[in-house]
Amino acid sequence: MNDVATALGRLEELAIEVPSWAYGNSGTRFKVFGTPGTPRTVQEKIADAAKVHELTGLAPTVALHIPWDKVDDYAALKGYAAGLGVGLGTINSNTFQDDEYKFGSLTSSSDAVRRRAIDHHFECIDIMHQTGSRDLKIWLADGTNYPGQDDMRGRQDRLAESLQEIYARLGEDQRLVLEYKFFEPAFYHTDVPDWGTSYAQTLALGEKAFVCLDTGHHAPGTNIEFIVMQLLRLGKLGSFDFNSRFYADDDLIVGAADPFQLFRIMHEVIRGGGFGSVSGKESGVALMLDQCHNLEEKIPGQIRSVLNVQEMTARALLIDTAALAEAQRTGDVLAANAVFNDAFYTDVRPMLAEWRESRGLPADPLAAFKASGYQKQINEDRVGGQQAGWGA
Ligand code: PSV
Ligand code: MN
Ligand code: MN
Repeated sequence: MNDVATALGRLEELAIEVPSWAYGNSGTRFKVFGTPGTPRTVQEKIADAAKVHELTGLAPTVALHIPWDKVDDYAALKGYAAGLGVGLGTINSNTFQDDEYKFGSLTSSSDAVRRRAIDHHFECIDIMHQTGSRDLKIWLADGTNYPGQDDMRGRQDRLAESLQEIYARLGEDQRLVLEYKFFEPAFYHTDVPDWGTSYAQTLALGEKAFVCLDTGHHAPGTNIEFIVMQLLRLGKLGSFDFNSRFYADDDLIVGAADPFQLFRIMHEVIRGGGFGSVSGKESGVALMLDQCHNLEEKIPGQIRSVLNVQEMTARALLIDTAALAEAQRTGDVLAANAVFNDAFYTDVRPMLAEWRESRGLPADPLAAFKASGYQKQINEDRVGGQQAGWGA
């Protein structure tokens, strides 16, 4: 295996962006169970996110969703976040809540609806200038439910035109990331269903446009790490939305359902030069979470999530790449597979606890959170929390 000190040294480069909406109440279409202490404002969501960073050192930025996290003064919000030790990250647009978007947004055949959707993205870009955010993330609920319901080709052409307008508005250092999802809320066809469509659309836009890979947005059995490899190879992997799925877009804690898959993904990220700083240059692949905590407490849920990413990254960094390359070169199938497994089955938790302590962080962030009294305090202070995302 790789030298542990070298591997853990690279962990310094790990930064995970947490979503503001993970701190709000969420649920299924059957029931949203409220939890005490739920944030009532975006400031409270940021305060909770800052707690995760304070205890783990892993989550320096918070992604916002507009209009869920709409405020009057974004510069002030940025200052507020900085005061708590975190920054504002990706701005997520939202064209899936308004009645006007019933038949689509950027793909709509109505000029007025398309205009509204494009203008919303302009507003998001204006916000990015104030928050200092690099990435505009676009996920579209656009699609149809029945064969023949609409002209798929026309929708794809209109999508390209709409994206072009949005892209042209980006600042010098800003990027657009286009997220794909194979189904839901549309059930017959989705306008950006797969990485190929996202790749084709972002390739046509230019070098500031990338693909966002949400790990929960694939058909069962999809080899996600292959997609990671391919997008990195093509220079078009912009970001991840990490979460776990058992069945559909479950949005469960990353690494909970299949830690081995997360390990394999992180291996390809590292292998493809997408991890941390490569030759002193930021690689550009943003590692974000896109999760909801329907049953478990939200802050510990987020702490667990970032620790899972750290753990699988550490294991992936332990892969003896020289031994792997040699086994691959000589066609030694079992030896190559054993190199992978040796790293995956290494329990890195004691090493990570030491790593944290050496940086003045709690060895056990979950225990430290429990002991901090923070949850008790917010349970008392915050009355009337809101469902994730629904209003500020
Ligand atoms: C859609 O399922 C998605 O993954 C997109 O990233 C949204 O912005 C996010 O969930 C939150 O609803
Ligand atoms: Mn997502
Ligand atoms: Mn999703």
